[in-house]
Amino acid sequence: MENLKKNDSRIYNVLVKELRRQRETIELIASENIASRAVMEAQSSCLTNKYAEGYPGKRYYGGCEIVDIAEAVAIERAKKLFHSKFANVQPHSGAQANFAVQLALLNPGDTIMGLSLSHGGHLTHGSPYNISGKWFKIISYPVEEKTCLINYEEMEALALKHKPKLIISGGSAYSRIWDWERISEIAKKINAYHMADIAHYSGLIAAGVYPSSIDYADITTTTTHKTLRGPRGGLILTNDEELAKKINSAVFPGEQGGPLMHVIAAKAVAFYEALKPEFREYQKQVLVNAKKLAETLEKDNLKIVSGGTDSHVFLVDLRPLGVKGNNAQEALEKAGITLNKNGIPYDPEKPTITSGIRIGSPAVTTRGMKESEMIKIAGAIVKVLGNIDNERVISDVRANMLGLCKEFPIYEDLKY
Ligand code: DSN
Repeated sequence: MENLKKNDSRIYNVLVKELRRQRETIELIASENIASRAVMEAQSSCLTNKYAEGYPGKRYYGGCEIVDIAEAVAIERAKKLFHSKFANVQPHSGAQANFAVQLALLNPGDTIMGLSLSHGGHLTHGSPYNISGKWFKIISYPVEEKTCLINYEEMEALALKHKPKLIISGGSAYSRIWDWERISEIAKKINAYHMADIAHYSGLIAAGVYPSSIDYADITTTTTHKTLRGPRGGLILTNDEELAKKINSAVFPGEQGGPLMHVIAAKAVAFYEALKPEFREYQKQVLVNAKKLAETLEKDNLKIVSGGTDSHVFLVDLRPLGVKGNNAQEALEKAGITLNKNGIPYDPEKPTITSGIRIGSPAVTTRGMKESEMIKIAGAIVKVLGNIDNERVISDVRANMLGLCKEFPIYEDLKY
C-alpha cells in the first residue's frame, strides 16, 4: 500500500480505518463475509485496465486473449460448482443479474411475482422503488402471519389468479428451506418462468448443505460475495441453452458494457476455493453456528421469526423486549457487533425503524469461531438489548467482543 499511502493519504486512511474496524468487530450482517487474500489480490490486479466487451473468443477489443482465460476459467468453475450447464459471470452485482433475467424474459408491463420485500424478499423482486417494480406489474406473495413460512398453496392460488410471466423465489431474510421444485411446478402450470435468486444461500448450496435450485428453476441468479465468500458481483446459471443465449445478450449489450475483468478473475478464485473440501466444512459450521446463535437467543427469551433457521440467517422479533430495530442496531454497533435492523413480517414499524434485527453467521465462521463463541456472542447481544441505554454495560461488552476478535484475527499479513 506504499503507493496509495504516498499518493492519496485520505483514501489510504479510509483503508487503514476500515481494516481496523473489520478486525475489531463481530460481523453478523448476513450478507457479508471475509474474502480471502487470494480473492482480494485478483480483484486489485492489472486486469482492471482491460476492456473486454463481449464474451471469451468474441470480443470487441484487441488484446483480450489473456483475460479470456480468466473468464473461461470462471465459467468452467461456476458450472462445476453448481452443476449447471451454463454460467454468465459478468453481472456487476446481484441486482444486475436479476435485471438481466427480467430483460431477457419479459417486456415492460408484464406481470412478475416475488416474495414481498417486507416479508424477506428483495428490492429487485418487484419493489416499486426498483426498476422491477417500475417496469412490471407486481404481485407479491406473503409468508403466513402465524408461522412466518411460505404457504405454497397460497402462492399457487395467487399464480393461477394473476398468471405472472415470471415467478421469483429466494430473498434476503427468509431463513428456511425454499421448495424450489414446488415453485417450478406452480410456474409450469401457468407457463411462467421460475427464477431462483439464491444470493443468500449460494455458498451453502455450492457446498451441498442446502437444497439446490439448479435442476428446478429455469434460471438461478446469485451474488458472489455473501455465503459464497468471493468478490462483490453477480452470476447467472441455467441448464437451458436457449435461455442462456438470451441471458448473454441481456447482460451484454443489454444492460452492461465492459465486464470487470479483475472481478471476474476474483470470482474464478472464489469458485476454486469453494470447490475444495474445506469449503464444505466451513459451510457446515456456518449452519451449526447460525442454529446455535438462534437457539441460545431463544433460550434467553428472544423471539426468533419462524422459530429458528435452516440456513446462515435469521430474524429476531424485538417487540417482546420493547426495543426497536434501529436502536438495537445502534447499541450493538457501539458494543462492537454489527448487524442490520430488519423489518419482520407484518411489521407495524416503518423500514427505517423496524421491529427486528437480522443476524447471520458467515463472517464470524470465516474467522474460525464455533459454537462456544456463538454462545458468548448471543450472551453479549442479550446483555446489550436488555441495557440499551447503559453506556457502562455497552462498554464492557465492547471490551469482551474486542477480546474475542483478537482470539480470531483476520488479514494478519496486511500491514496497513
Ligand atoms: N441482499 C441484500 C442483503 O441481504 O443485505 C442486499 O441487497
